[in-house]
Amino acid sequence: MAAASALAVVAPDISIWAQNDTPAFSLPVLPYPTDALEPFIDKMTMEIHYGKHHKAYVDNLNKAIVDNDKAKDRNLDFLMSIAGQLPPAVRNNAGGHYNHSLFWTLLAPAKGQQPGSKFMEMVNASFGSLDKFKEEFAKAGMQRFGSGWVWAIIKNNKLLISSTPNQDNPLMDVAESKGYPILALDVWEHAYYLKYQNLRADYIKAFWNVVNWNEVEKRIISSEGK
Ligand code: MN3
Repeated sequence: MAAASALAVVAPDISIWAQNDTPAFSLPVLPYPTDALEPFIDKMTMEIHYGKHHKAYVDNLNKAIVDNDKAKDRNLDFLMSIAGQLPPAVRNNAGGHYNHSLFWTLLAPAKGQQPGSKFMEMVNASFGSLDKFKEEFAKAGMQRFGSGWVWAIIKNNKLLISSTPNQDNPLMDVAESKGYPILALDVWEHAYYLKYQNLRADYIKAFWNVVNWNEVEKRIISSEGK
């Protein structure tokens, strides 16, 4: 099987595989220690979110693709593009793996980092100000009923905010609002409940302290021409 993930990979957990077989997908390295986002995102949440939830998406994706000819030996980008044709076990776990792999890179320890110039240009053009953008982003997070994600996406060189249910994302053929994601926030309860309980709004507010704005800026650059 091909090493299919375009994202950074580490030695995979081979416990579910027979000898001489290699799982297609593996858990990427977390780019910082699990306590690095304290106090905004707590260590225990990160340990469970990354080490249990994300790992389960990876393991279950590897199991789900074994008997699926459409999904076998395909990379995540391709699976996103045909999500609507995939059985729920493949679609949900492929989305879960993709979304979390991206999410970890979009977070960083709070060191007073500020949004970059390309991002601010797009924000001002589409929303008028950073405060207005944050307000709209938070609103999308609060309006997402049940589990899902909030996104800032680029579509036709324009910055938009969208949200998706479950583990769907804006790259999927089934997404209501498609585009290239440059910022993501997990609003599943497992992402915040230990620290914030039912207070999703407080979690969203805290998120702004740990956004990896350098990565957002890089994604804007890589979106050019897409
Ligand atoms: Mn999650």
